[in-house]
Amino acid sequence: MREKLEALLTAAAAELAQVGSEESLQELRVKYLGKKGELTSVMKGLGSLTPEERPLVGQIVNKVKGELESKIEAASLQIRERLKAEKLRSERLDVTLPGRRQPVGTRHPISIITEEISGIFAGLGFQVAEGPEIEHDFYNFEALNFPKDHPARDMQDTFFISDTLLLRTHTSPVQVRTMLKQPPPVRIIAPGTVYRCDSDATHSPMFHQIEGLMVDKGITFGDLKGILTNFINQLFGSGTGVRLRPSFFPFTEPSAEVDIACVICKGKGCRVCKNTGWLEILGAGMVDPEVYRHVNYDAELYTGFAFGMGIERIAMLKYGISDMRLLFENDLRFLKQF
Ligand code: 2U9
Repeated sequence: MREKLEALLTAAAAELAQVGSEESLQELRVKYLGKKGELTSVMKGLGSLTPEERPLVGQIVNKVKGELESKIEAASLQIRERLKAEKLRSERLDVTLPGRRQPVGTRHPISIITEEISGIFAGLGFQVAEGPEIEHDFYNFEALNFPKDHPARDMQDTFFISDTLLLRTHTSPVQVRTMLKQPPPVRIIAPGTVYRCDSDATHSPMFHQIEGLMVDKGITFGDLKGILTNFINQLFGSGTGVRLRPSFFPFTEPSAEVDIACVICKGKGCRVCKNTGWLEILGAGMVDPEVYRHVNYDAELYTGFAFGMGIERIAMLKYGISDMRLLFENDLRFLKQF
């Protein structure tokens, strides 16, 4: 029996030397130490020994079993170590490599100009106000003194949602809402998206405006001229020529259109200014008393001025963009230039 056990140990050791994976090691473990394994069947033979022989052989069996177990455990450790080393080698990371940069976008030219203009007016004491893009007829037209038959109210010019709901055609309803909420003094600008039924190289059905409103005791046309001249000098450079021409809006009286000396030819005359030397960039005027009546302001006590400008037009002039549609095509080759 002793020889049998020694042969078993030698055979197991030889097989162990060949084992390359945890799976074949497990098979080996079952083959020698399992319930139906070789060592177990030797142990079953202990019963046929004499009582004197039994403890001695039993000791040997235990020793062989212990040796086998520790040999298998050592082989298992070796396999695990080898696998770990292989994994470390194949998954090696060079932590000194530079990371992959996330592409970072740029601000849209409309956003850049909106922020620049808002910043200038913030410096002049104006606060930014906002309102909904879907408006009631009252805030968009009625309170601004548009007569019922005014052409701007026409289906051809305005996107109507229902009889009384529409997409705002200007940001003026923001000023109306502000005046209904708070008493004077008011000094706000309203930047935002507006909608009109119009589409060609210089008109988009969706565009952006910044409007402004200043109402207090004793505000004059001189304040309008002073604030807008200061704004133009900050946006287009100090000494930019400014000219006011008489105009008409339902919501201001008197009204004016504001021109600047052409930024391209400096007033000499070119294609952009159609040889006039001037570019129209703003509309403005003293708020019509009829507007005050709609927002319950005392027109005897308060006066004020308002103005409005199209952001696309200013962006096109500042950046020399010839077609407004480029601003909305989202072509990265275009957008990356700003
Ligand atoms: C209230 C009272 C008066 C806002 C004004 C203009 C003149 C104007 C145009 C410029 C080019 C719109 O984008 S554009 O087509 N705007 O000419 N806007 S005064 O007047 C107001 C607004 C609100 C309560």
